[in-house]
Amino acid sequence: MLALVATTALAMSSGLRLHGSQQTRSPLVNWFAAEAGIPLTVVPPRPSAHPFGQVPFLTDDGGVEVFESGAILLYLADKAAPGASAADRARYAKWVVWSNSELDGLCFGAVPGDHRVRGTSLDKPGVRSVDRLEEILSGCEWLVDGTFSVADVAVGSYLNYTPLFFPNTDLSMRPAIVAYMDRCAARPKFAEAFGAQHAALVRAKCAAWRERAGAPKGGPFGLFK
Ligand SMILES: N[C@@H](CCC(=O)N[C@@H](CS)C(=O)NCC(=O)O)C(=O)O
Repeated sequence: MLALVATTALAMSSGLRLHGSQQTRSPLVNWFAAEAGIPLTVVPPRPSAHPFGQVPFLTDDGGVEVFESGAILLYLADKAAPGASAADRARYAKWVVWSNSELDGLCFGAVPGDHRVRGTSLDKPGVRSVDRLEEILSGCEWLVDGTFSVADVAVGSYLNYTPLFFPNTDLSMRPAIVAYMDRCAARPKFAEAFGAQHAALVRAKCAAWRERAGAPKGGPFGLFK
């Protein structure tokens, strides 16, 4: 059960309302809201004013309406850090936008206009962006200044959907990505938002991939350099 379902009278009567459901990508919004301590109310996917009838879709006081999961994350990040400068925001916004524009396709193989998943590229050798992500994650625990941020919510959420959609994916040749996926799934707020089963499945897959690769179990990210 989502921890972020309305808990306060304020949240029930006004404030942030997220049109979403557990079987979609909307829990990634719940994950960030939980990490940032932002209360929001989850409401049914429809009816909503989403121009394309999709989820997630966020509304806020003052007539604010936000579609696109990445735009919603950035809106919430603004709320969590109202003093952030353009330079500060750029450090995480690029990862959030990259997740929607590139990583989504790399993880699921959907094509514009057709969101059916077709297959993942994460376990295909020689995919430049995935090779590069592996390199980047072999040198840092979290993407922005080594500190967990909305960038990790965006990137980690997409990566961690992959074993659910494609159970036969073998990431044993991507030890840094695997270690990162495991770190994300190990966060209590991840399990709250996506469900304990989702988190446990990701962690079990990560353990199996590590085992297949012969890497030390549960080692820090530096071991994979
Ligand atoms: N790029 C959009 C994709 C939204 C999307 O594809 N949502 C799916 C659920 S994960 C949906 O609403 N599917 C039903 C539909 O398209 O009618 C985002 O990141 O918000």
